Amino acid sequence: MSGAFRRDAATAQAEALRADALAGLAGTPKTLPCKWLYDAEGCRLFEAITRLPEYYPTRTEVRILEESGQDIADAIGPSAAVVEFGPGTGAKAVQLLGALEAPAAYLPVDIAAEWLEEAAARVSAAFPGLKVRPVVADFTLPFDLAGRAAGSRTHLGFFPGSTIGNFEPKEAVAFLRRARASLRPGARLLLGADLVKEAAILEAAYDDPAGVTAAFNLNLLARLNREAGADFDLSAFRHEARWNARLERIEMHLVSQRAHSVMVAEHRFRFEAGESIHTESSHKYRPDRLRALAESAGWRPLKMWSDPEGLFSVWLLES
Ligand code: AVI
Repeated sequence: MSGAFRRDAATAQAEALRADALAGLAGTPKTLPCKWLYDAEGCRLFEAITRLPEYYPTRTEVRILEESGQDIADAIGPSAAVVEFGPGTGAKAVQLLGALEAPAAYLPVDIAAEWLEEAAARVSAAFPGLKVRPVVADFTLPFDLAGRAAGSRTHLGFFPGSTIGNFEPKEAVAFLRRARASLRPGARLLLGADLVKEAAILEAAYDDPAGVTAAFNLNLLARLNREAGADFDLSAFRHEARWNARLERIEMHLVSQRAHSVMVAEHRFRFEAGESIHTESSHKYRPDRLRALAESAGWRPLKMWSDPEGLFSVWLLES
């Protein structure tokens, strides 16, 4: 990617961040979109979260993929081109590709070129003969694979990690519909979804005693200070994870510890003591609800795998 292209992309990103911050902080309640949690420091902190003892989703999904790998591979069949939405480091792709029979290609899709390069390099190193074709695209919008997986019989979409839970349910349906449209007719989708469970387990997973999740959440304010002309005093906010039982989701909030005001790009925002900024929702699904969600987006659930404690689920859907 050229230096000029990177600079333009960075400018457009800074403008979008500022616009989202101004809109979200002007609302009641105050909100910020969770996608802005993932700058370089946010990605590093998220990686650290995935290794915390309290954060069960990553290791549980990895265990399901490990223990049911053969069964999953049998259900998928040979020669699939794997299209991964948001590949992260590519570690889960390496695990999946290792289980599949003769995968035809690996196509990671992400707007973040740095992630794509890292994932593509990791997969290429693990499978030197495999066709690896990164696709720079925002997978929350429609995109075109433009024959990049030519020669493969089927497309297998891969969306692990319960990232589906970070969408509002309506957005999740819209994403699943778009994914279906982007993949070849008859495609399948392997989808990771976190399950509803006891509030205490969920709250510990999103408010760990080591404070890594708190640092991840507060880093959003540091990012706004760096990139959007804000002057947040990070010590005036406290991280909070709340289980919303009605909406079956964990919410991350940043709660103001005192009445004060903050400037963002020359706009003043007033905070009452105890007022929060809602920064992320992580929806948890009961199997029936996930099934209905997939069906309303035109996918037919073929099979679900889970762990013995019923913490997490991995679904194979067919279009
Ligand atoms: C990326 N996503 C699936 C994570 C989740 O569990 O919702 C993000 C996260 N937020 C706090 N901890 C992890």
